[in-house]
Amino acid sequence: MKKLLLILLSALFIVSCAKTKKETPVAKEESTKKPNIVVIYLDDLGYGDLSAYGATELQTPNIDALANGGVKFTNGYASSATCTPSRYALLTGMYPWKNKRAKILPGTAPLIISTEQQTLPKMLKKEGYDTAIVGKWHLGLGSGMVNWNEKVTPGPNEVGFDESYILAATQDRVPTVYIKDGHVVNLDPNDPIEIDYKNNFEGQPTGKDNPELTTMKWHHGHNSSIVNGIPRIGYMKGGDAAKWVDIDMADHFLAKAQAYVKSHKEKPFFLYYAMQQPHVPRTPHPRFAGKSGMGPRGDVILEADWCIGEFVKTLEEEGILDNTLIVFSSDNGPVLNDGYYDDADTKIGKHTPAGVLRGGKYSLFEAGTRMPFITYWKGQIQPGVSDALVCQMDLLASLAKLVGTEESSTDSKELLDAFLGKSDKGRENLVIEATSRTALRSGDWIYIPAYGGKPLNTQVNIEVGNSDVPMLYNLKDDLSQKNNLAEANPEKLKELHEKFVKLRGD
Ligand code: NG6
Ligand code: CA
Repeated sequence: MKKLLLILLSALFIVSCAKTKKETPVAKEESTKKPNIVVIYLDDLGYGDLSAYGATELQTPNIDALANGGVKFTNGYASSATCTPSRYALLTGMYPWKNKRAKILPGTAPLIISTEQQTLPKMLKKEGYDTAIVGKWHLGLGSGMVNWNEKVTPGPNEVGFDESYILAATQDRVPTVYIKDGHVVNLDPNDPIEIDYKNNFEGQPTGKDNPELTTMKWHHGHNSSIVNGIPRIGYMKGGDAAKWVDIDMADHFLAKAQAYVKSHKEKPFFLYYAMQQPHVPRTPHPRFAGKSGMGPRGDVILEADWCIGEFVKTLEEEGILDNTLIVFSSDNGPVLNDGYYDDADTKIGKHTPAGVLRGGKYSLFEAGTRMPFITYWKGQIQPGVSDALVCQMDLLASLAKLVGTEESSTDSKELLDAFLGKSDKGRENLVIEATSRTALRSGDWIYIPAYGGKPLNTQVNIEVGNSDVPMLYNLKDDLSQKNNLAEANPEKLKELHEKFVKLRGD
């Protein structure tokens, strides 16, 4: 009995110690610790691709949990309607049309961010953050012709990331290998990698000449080297042991992102988790193949949603979810057939990847750049919907404020309160870009100057926003951009044109 009492008493003592320990300055220190920041970035996900944004034919419960538990932006923009420029703006806070090289890049392109330039990871690093990228890069590597068998530099590690685990360009472009801190993973020195975007290497099969070797058929482009049965853009020889397995890519990047979180939870970290879904080639893991009933595009969206659920679970299990700000978005709007016959268009059914928006990837119409855009921070951000006009480019200045510094040397606008759901005030103006053409969003209006060229890109079946006459839409009344008010409203047209010219500086 005495013994039992003793045990009970000591147990009580331990419990009370643990309790007081929690309430000591350690806890205080923890609560004032700078939050971890994670940017989860999808590739070609449209405004209407998530159930939280109105999709009914697809369920994305894990992303919905972020949207419904955080701020769901209805006017959140990528800077551009293609990948490279949007990623450039996200990381540098600069309008991509100010850099002529910020266009869809081949896998051999040199790095387009100057190592002198300010970047989001650099700014955070200076404020004490550990920084990493896992996933798609597509901002060029090296400074001329890259030798993939040596250290590939400069790259992400030279523009602010302490650690990088990337795919160089896109899943449909060679080299089809992972690169860790500048080194091709699993490279066998006896089987060196050679890459060429113009000429094939002698004797190497191609999608064009050897359709019998392909398991996915090309529709336009994508008829060069064949890797894992998938014909790609660009020619590649060697590096067999290093080639990625497409169906494992999502799991692979997820595991890297989770491992990063687990090993960096003691210090504030910034993780840029740049997922490859639902860009082509869409290669769901067999666990997800056929699950959406919509073909591989729907399947990889479900796969991405699952990955995000697992990733958030890891943050929770590691006890850092409530000290982590998660920003979710996509680099550009949706496309169904982006170069492969993969049933994305034939099996789409009633699903509308762009929601009610007009256009898609490559387009100056809204679907090109208006993105699902979510900020989530458990216990800190009150759930809500925000109509504030925000751009991914604004994260640099806004996150600078969050971590206690200032960043005013770029085009990035400090909109921290909007991102934290404390204010509905966003930008007044935003110049959006699509394949080197630009347009001006100003208040509720959008002005798209007249651009020659075909209005419809027939290969991808998307209205890209070319027109012989200028276009002016009031997005408040006409979100689907059906009524061009340019003729009826010449004053507004003039006002926006002048603003546009001024902002463009040309
Ligand atoms: C295009 C590709 C397209 C896709 C895109 C880049 C062809 C015909 N089309 O040139 O499939 O790879 O580039 O997409 O090659 S992005 O999301 O990275 O911008
Ligand atoms: Ca993209």
